Amino acid sequence: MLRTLSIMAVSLLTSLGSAQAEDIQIEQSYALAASPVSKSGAIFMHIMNNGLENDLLIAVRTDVAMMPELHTHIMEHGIAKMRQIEAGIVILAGEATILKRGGMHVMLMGLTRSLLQGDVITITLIFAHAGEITIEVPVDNEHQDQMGMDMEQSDSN
Ligand SMILES: [Cu+2]
Repeated sequence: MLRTLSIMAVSLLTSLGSAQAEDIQIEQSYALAASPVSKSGAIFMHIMNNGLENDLLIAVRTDVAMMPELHTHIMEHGIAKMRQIEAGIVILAGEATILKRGGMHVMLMGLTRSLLQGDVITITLIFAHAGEITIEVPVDNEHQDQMGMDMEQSDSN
């Protein structure tokens, strides 16, 4: 019992430093563009922070866009507009930060190539604490957001 406790204390202490790359987990990522000739596209994902410290997504790097930016939507006079998040996106400890349509997203300004259904693109997310995390993102132009329906999905693996 004592031994278990001290091990727990040690692991708690060692994780008290800045967030590690392994604390950050990217799930359900997908990219899309409105058409094969679109000049811009977007990426959505869930960012899980399993660490004890908040992190900050500062920037994104990819060779498929000249200017990848972090965006959010704001309402201005009843019209939804996109705005760059220059301070970065706070990734709260112990939570999932959701980048989704109509909300925060990675904007791919100046696409260097078409995002075609089934393509896989590589992006690097740059965090203040966890550092750089490179992920592969499937292009899914036909992605359907679940409209709040909590339906059981059959295992498609
Ligand atoms: Cu945008």
